[in-house]
Amino acid sequence: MSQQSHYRICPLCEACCGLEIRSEGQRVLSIRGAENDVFSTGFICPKGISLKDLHEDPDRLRQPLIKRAGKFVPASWDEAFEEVERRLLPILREQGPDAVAACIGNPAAHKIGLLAYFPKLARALGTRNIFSASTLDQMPKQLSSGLMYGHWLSIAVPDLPRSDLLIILGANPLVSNGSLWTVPDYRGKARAMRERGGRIIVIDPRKTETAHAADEHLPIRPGGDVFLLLGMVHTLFDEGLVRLKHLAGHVKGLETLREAVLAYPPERMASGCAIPAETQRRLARELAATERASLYARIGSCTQRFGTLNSWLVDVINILTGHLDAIGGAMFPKAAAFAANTQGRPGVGKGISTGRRRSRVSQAPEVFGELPISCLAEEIETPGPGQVRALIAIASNPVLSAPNGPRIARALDSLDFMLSLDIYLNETSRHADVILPGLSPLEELHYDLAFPQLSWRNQARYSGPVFDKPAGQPEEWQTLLRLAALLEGRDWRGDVNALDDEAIASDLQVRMAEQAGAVLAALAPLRGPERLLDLALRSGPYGDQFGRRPEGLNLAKVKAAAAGIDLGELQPRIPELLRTPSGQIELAPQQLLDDLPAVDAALALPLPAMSLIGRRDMRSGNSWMHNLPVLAKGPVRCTLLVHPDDAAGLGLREGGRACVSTAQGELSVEVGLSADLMRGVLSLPHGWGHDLPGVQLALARQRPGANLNALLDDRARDPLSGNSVLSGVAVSVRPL
Ligand SMILES: Nc1nc2c(c(=O)[nH]1)N[C@H]1C(S)=C(S)[C@@H](COP(=O)(O)OP(=O)(O)OC[C@H]3O[C@@H](n4cnc5c(=O)[nH]c(N)nc54)[C@H](O)[C@@H]3O)O[C@H]1N2
Ligand SMILES: Nc1nc2c(c(=O)[nH]1)N[C@H]1C(S)=C(S)[C@@H](COP(=O)(O)OP(=O)(O)OC[C@H]3O[C@@H](n4cnc5c(=O)[nH]c(N)nc54)[C@H](O)[C@@H]3O)O[C@H]1N2
Ligand code: SF4
Ligand SMILES: [Mo]
Repeated sequence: MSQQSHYRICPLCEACCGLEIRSEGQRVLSIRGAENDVFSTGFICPKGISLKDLHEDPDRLRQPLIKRAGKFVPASWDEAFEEVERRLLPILREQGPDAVAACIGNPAAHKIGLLAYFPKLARALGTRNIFSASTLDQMPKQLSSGLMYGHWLSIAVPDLPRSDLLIILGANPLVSNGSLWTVPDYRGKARAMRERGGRIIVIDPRKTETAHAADEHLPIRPGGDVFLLLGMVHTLFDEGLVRLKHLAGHVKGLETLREAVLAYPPERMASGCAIPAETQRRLARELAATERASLYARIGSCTQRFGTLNSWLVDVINILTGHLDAIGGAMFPKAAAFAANTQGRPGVGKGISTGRRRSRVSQAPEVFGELPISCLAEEIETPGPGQVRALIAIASNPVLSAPNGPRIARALDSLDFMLSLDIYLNETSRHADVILPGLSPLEELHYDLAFPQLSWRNQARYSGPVFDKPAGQPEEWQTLLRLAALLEGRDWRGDVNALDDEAIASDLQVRMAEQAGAVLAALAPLRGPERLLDLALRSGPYGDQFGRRPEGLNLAKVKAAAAGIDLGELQPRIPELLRTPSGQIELAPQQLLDDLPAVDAALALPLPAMSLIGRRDMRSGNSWMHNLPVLAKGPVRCTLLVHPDDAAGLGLREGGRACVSTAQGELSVEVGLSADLMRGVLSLPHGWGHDLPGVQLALARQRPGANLNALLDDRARDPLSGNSVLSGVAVSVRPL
């Protein structure tokens, strides 16, 4: 059998590295970084290598499962769909659309089939109960960006290669490989930047790997970011450092903002963030005085009570110092396909709205079409009209990934029906009545829908499947289309391509009326995600416009480029990118100003003696990669890190066990000592706790770890974005 080499984009994190995979027959021989990749130029991390293990994992599901008398039995696809039809349709028909919830998780962001076809399923359901991992993650940033620039995904990223100063708040890209910033090989880029005289400052309760590779680390009290950021904005006005530069004329609300922050001088903010006033002022001055600089914040700043205010203030600081949309500052990528901020009329738009619906129990407002995932359990548990009685979970593991996981597990058990689209029988899918598996990533084509909108450099890259998919196994977009048809009471048994033809024809009819027929003809004979991709590329900002710009992009050209097409460095995009009704950057949205009084109230609260923060590890990916040998080897990773001085006071020792508890629950975990932590702060990673009954993850089960989210309160939310509070939570700890 001859060996083959394939180019494949890694779907396991936001860095989107290009990989070179060598295979023989159906076997993977080796996986390495693709050196010819125009975007990632050979970078790879251990997770990329684990794609071989994932492909071969005996626990990965390859056939639908139906639960019969409490036990899962293998079933054919038709049997599985019949079961869904028999059990789910009556709930929908008799109790109405809101009785069926849908919950979509992180891997969907990396899968064009799931991301592009989920809206069709959601539409077929018609439920208000749509949940996703976004409210455990980046919803605050999406909301602040939507309010300021008019679209949820207009998010600026650091232009690191051309920057002289980068301040990082609550992110650890050296381990996470970047988030809301697609930046393979952060380490190499940071090193190059520092070697030419640039500086990196990291603000984090833990001296992280990123902080160790920076020029300065400033510890911050967990949850204290809003105080620091307000102190910095105050300083910019107070010391006359505001320079809008190229943004002058594109900004609305400067005076309102100035007045709103008057009450927050750094001297008053210092106790809240544990960063001295003089340091807050220095940070503001350094940003103002450096020509090419930016402030970048990520999940540590979002998973807080003031996540949306933090996300807003970060952009405010970049704007007031003239660094937003400036070379070397925080810039907006321009994706080749699917970016809403490249569609419609440039410079003005409808803006965004929130709260078009509210959740039934907590009255939490809808944000970006969804409700906070922390409302899922109460919507299932609370009787009354509109009670959730069935759930469709797609690539989503809330039992481990959402706060108060044990409550979610109990709630799932009480459902009348649950369907999981998942590749494992794990902590969440074990509650399902039917599990429909996806493919191995190596059996799927790949084009990133979301991440080119967040990339350090503009690019378009496609990779085809490495292996043929097993006979009879559908692609996930096909499963979603069939489910949508089933829910609409239509024939789901027929040709799935006919369903797809129908779906795209009606979408095109809405979008382009009289041209629809011609465009559809031009896209033939493509099907599924590839057809959507060709349409998006051709009508996108670099596209061939269906022949009107022959030198432009189309799918055939992107496919033909061996390892991607480079579309160059990031370019300034304001005002073209704006989609606000005013056509301006909204610097002081009322919704955000209205939350400021709560900051004053929070400043008056007593500080917890011990608070808990999260942590990510290079050989882990949220809740589901602990079954892969290449990642599972080595030291125990689910450890509670404690500062040695705190450990001495608490009677904890390295390698011993501790009981960590909150009002929600308690956990027994292994202790590790680390002087990198701030005093009074403990750190535990999320995504562990694989020892639950019924979980079919043989390797992960050997070292299951404990579920951090069993300690967290599902009622703790940022009320604006609905994002959960996952960090800075008060805990008690004692030796076991
Ligand atoms: N305490 C705390 N909790 C957190 C976080 C934190 O920092 N602290 N981080 C949060 C963040 S940022 C996120 S994004 C969420 C993630 O939480 P989730 O959205 O739940 O995502 P994962 O934990 O990655 O679980 C992914 C699920 O998808 C399945 N899966 C994997 N690949 C595929 C596929 O190709 N097809 C299908 N159908 N299924 C697949 C896996 O088996 C698993 O069940 O966790 C959040 N939870
Ligand atoms: N190896 C690996 N990579 C991953 C993932 C993974 O699980 N493992 N998950 C992926 C996902 S889904 C996401 S969303 C991204 C996230 O990417 P990042 O945002 O880079 O994620 P973290 O490493 O959790 O970094 C968050 C940092 O915030 C700090 N922090 C905690 N609380 C606070 C606070 O109150 N204030 C401040 N300023 N900092 C605080 C933490 O100490 C931590 O260093 O990573 C992705 N990449
Ligand atoms: S950094 Fe992310 S995209 Fe790159 S190989 Fe690792 S997991 Fe895959
Ligand atoms: Mo995430």
